Amino acid sequence: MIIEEIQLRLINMELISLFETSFGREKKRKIIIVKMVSDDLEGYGECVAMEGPWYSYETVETAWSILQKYMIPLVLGKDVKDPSDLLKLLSKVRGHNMARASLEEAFWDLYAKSLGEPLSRVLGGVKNKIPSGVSIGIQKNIQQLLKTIDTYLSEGYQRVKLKIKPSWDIEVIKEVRKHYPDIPLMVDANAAYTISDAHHLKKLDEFNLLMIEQPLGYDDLVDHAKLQSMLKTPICLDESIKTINDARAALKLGSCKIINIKVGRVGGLFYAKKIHDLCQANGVPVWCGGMLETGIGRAINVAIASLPNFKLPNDISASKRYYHEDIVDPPFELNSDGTINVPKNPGIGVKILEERIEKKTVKEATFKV
Ligand code: OSB
Ligand code: MG
Repeated sequence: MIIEEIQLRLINMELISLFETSFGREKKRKIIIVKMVSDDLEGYGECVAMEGPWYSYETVETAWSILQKYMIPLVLGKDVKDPSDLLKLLSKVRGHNMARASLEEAFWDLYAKSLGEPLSRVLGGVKNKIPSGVSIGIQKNIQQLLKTIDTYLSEGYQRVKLKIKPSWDIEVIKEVRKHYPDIPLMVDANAAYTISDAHHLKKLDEFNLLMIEQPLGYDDLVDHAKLQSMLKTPICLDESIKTINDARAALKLGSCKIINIKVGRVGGLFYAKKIHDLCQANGVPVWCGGMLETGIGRAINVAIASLPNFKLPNDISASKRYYHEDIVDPPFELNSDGTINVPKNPGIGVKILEERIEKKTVKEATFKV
């Protein structure tokens, strides 16, 4: 398939409500949408880099710049037969996984469309619907948090993930458990602690949490292994796993018992699948994380989450959990059993609402052969 055209659009999506984590607050989501054209077919990808370098060193601006200056010239006009072929062309560039993934996803969409198959099936997915959990940011106070949890539970979400930080942790979880003794519950610290907090974090063991996500440093594996040996609760790594080699090291060291796979963080669907396969071979379950995606990124997440070793509820919520107006049709909706359907149409399987994208565009660039 000759890559004839690539279009980048930076769009500004208004979030329904403030999303607060241990590294800051988000009120809007600036996000890069990639369109790739070959032979009357269009493929879409989404770059999940955020505005500031907090979750990752990548930002909207670094991704735009790396895509435009280095990555797009490496693939534009080339005859690419499959996704691993595309990744070979991009392999000269180190890091910048979110930028890389956005191009790779657009190619997967094209590739699946050229085969006339849903992306899920091309990836080796085996599910028609995937279990959905919700990620809840840090709230003003506990009353507000309980109210928020209640709303999402009544919508049917299968598990609740609470963001924590040193001033919003043990007491909060204790209170939540008092009200909801049995719900599937987990926490995510986004690297807000150090190993010197091990005894503090150990107190979380009494709350029967499904897991503790990324308690320590974003690039650490050694201290996570030490902490995991002290805790009953499984550790799940997010930020620390950017490559298949990170995953191999984490499994070897015993740094975690679960891995959160984010397609953007690991550089695309091909690597996401590789990490999935490695974890499956080692008896380590995975689930799909989220980055406040639009419907395009959500469709990609749903497709990868349909693979067999995605064994825990995913951070893939309905479109309306974050946005009044999604850019795909139909928007993603939660079934009454707390699942989301895997699209059956070719490629990412949803219609892209170009007019809506255009309305939200703040910057645009088109590259042609
Ligand atoms: O750590 O999983 C995270 C959002 C932005 C950056 C990092 C994270 C998150 C979430 C939200 O937890 C997941 C989602 O619902 O998209
Ligand atoms: Mg996380």
